[in-house]
Amino acid sequence: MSILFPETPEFSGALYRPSRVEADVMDLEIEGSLPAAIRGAFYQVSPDPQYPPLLGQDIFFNGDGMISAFFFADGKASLRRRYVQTARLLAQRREGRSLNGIYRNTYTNDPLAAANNTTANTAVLKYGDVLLALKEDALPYAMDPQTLETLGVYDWNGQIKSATFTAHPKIDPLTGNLLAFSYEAKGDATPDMAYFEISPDGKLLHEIWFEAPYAAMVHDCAVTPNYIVLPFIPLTVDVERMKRGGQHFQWQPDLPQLFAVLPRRGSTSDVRWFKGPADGFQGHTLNAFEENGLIHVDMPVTGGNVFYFFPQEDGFVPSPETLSSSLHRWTFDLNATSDRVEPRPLNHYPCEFPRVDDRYIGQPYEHGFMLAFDPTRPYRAENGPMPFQFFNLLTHFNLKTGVSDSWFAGDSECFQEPIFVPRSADAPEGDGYVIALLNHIADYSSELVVLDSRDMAAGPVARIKIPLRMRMSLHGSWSPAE
Ligand code: V55
Ligand code: FE
Repeated sequence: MSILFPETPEFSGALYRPSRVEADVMDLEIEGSLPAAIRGAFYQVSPDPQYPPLLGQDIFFNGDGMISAFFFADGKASLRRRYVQTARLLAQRREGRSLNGIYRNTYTNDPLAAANNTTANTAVLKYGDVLLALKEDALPYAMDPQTLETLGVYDWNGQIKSATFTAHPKIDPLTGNLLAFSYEAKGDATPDMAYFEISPDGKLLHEIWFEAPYAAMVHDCAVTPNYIVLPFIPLTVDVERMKRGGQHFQWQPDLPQLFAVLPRRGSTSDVRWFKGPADGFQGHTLNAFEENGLIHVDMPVTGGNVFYFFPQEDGFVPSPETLSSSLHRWTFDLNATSDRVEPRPLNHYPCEFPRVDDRYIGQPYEHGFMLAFDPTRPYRAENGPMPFQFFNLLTHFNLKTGVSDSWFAGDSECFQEPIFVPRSADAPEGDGYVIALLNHIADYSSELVVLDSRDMAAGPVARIKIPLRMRMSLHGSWSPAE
């Protein structure tokens, strides 16, 4: 029996060929000097399918969650990688093959597949004394933050009574509370939504349940001291389509970019709805803040459907060169009588995976860190077509001055999502280090690069060599040592 992954863009090349390597590497090689002040763990997660797809092909978002932890101390770094031992992964390993069909469509699963369909593959965050591996289709899995041993599904001792939980919760820097939400909260295609506020010691402090006009992907959120804003991407869900073997999500070019705005301590009747332009894709949030009764939310916005694997009904997807995400500001006025919102551009180049200094979540702020793409920079033709989510710049964007400070790593190099690490606990906003995985496409190698946030163009102060290839990933987080 041959076990081979397909030679499709989703499973091949330096970024997307599955890795599947669990590892422990002590004292990684370092070129340059890793500042001893960087103490803690950088966690990140990559979809990394254990087996070739059941149906012969699959999308990137459907791979099993593989956690990488880079532990930093005393100018050294070590790496640990473990799969999240989801029920889904364990069932597959028992049978020695993939048991799961189309992304988030259990109707297409093998009867031997686990009941819990989640891959826990989208984001990873230490909260309280556990590491949470998150995907928006289910409750998170908890892991041991040191050993990466999987502890099991985490529902905060039965307090979270939702079928799902976002991969993008926020930690409120003022209270330390975890702010989270669920969509399709009562199961596939339900319009039910929930907001949860959880304390650091694991107590559910407040929850708000409400219904949306329709079930759609709500991938990220933005928070302020008093509000949470939920962006509904025009990708809707239809169980009948799923039963026919179709995709969980379908792009709806006629639907607006919809937003729910909730007072964090409010109730169901306080939810306000706002509508932005149609045929637009609100990506990840950078940050949000309140100003004179207004709520500003900053995020990359793209005209058209970024997710080519969730086409509209007639099968249309825009070609990648026609898509350009750039940073925009949405401003919500809760006193306005109109429910219309129009985003205002903040920059004018393609960017995504924006990150803020976590200490300024929800506060007026000045610094954003993100991946960007400069099409005028060289790209080596021998590398073949540019892969999905190719970003050739690591950028610091100053929102006050409008100045961008970027590092271009070369003609065959692609960054993965950065994190920001403050120089010290009381360093000024945005003063510290930017850490990101860097894939060298030409030779399939990977590094973790550490840049000084005050001089990105100078390139890394340290390049941490990784003796295995880091597959393309989604999200990570920084957990400072105590
Ligand atoms: C995203 C990723 C997902 C998912 C839904 O980046 C949205 C967006 C890795 O899985 O399930
Ligand atoms: Fe995301």
